[in-house]
Amino acid sequence: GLGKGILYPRDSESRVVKTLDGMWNFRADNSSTRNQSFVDEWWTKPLSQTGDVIPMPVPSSYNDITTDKSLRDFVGWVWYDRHFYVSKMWQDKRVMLRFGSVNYYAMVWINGQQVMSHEGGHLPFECEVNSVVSFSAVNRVTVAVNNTLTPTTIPPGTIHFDSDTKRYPAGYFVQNLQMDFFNYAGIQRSAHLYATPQAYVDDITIITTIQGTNGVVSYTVTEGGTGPGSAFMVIVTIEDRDGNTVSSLSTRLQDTIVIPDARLWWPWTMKPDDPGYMYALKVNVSGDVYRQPFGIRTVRVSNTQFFINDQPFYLHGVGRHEDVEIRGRGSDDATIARDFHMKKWLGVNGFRTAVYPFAEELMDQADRQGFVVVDETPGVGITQPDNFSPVGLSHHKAVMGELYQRDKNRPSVIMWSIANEPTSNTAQGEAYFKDLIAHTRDLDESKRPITFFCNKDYDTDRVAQFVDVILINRYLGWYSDVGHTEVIQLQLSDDLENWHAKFNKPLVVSEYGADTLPGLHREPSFIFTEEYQTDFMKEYFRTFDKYRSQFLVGEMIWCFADFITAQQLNRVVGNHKGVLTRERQPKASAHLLRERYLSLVNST
Ligand code: GCB
Repeated sequence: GLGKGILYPRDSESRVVKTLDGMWNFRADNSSTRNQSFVDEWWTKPLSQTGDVIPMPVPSSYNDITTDKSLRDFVGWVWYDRHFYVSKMWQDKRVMLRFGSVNYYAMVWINGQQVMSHEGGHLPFECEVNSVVSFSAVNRVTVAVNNTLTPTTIPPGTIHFDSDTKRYPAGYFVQNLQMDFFNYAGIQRSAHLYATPQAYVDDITIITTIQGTNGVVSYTVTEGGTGPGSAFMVIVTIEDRDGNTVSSLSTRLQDTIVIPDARLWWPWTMKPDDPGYMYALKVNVSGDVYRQPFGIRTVRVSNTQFFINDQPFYLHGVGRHEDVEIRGRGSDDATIARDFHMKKWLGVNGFRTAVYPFAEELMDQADRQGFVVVDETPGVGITQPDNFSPVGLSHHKAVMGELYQRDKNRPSVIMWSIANEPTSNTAQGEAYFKDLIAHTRDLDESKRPITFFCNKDYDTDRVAQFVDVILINRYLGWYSDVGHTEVIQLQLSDDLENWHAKFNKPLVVSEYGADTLPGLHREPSFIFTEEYQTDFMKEYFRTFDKYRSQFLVGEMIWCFADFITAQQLNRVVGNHKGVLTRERQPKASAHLLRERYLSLVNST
């Protein structure tokens, strides 16, 4: 493990979790960007005493809540605060404050004292707060959030100032981002306070293998708070989905436990009557009990195939965003639930977390409902020479480490994706990603395959040589030869054969898609109509079927649902490559995709 764990806050007989979700006070600081210092020390008193505040929901992006354009498009510091109590019953406990994700950069104070900061969105961070909270009076938590992206943030961005005052108002600037989605910001996932005993379970790493009918569970537990040299007690057992103990017990921090006649974790398409079976490793360190969910499954690849539990697996999936009306990228259980119903309805057996890690609550559902996940870092748009600096690389490695630490025990995660469409055809790109991929291999003892989403050609790319499965994003008949569906089969076949001939690795067509406005019709088909999207897809399908029995191990349409982007001339209120609308209702393409994907379920 990495030492410091970031276990999801779960209650147990020894732990209590309290939510800090709800309405916080909020105000934007119009006088600063990330690179400037604060004008006022707003953490020293309640935010409402610094000026006008508005109620702001947590979790949510702040951008689409109000009618204020300057807040929607805001770049710089915004502030949140709220009051909370810590019960006297928690006085002898270890009290933790945890955020599921804050985009992009966060500083946190309690009662005016800084307790932590964190760089990078989409991943959790936490700290102990015992020394700064009061157990007998009200407390205040203040969070300053900055969404400014620089050449070395992940994802990167730049800010361009226009200083010609005849043409632009004072202070005018634009943020340039190499990404095709809106740069939503704020406290976008849940905030929790939780209490554990002083001696506690810090981290758990679980690796599973299968021997005959046995599930073999190797684990490592890190304990904390016991102090060097002091005695602590450990009891580890395994519980099944119904909470029954199904193994012998171990009293060691690191051990291997066998589950006889184990129930394996399967994608729902491989075992429709019993998908996503999850056990829990029950860890007790001196009375602190934590149940870590896990599944028993293996993944491996050959030169032409992808195997789950040693059976060939074909990914018929979707790329998708976390994106919904009003709350933007804010995590929301209703949307999570709806999206899994729609994926099941579509016959989708897996998805990619494009282009950043998704909420833990969403990932839990992938585990439990048996969907596979290609789990991606926020490394999108690493395309400019100054994105390839040592600072950027070391931050990217740190982010990959945090992603691994958060998701390492998830059976749904069958591959790590380190980046989307980077400059992978230069010496600079080769050196950067060689290093990042080696780092990722060192992290993951379970040796999940590693990949990235490549938009370069087989003869110029210099990074695919380091990955286990080659994922290519292709927009034949859209960004090239637009309107010409008749080129798709020819060009895609040639492309796939060239990649496989050169690298002898399994391939996935990991993005293809056409913007489509629902309700727009034209026969014969014309771009942006529902007819074009379906005609286009049929050409891809024919090509996929040709290579499916050879070395093609998956297809992922871009995109699951429409999503919002920055304002651009080629985007009519966002990207419309969804087979579903942003409201998660089907276009004609959804019915076509469903017909295909359900037939693939029944043929395997
Ligand atoms: C891509 C990107 C994705 C975009 C998509 C598009 O290649 O990976 O982020 O949204 O194309 O629709 O242009």
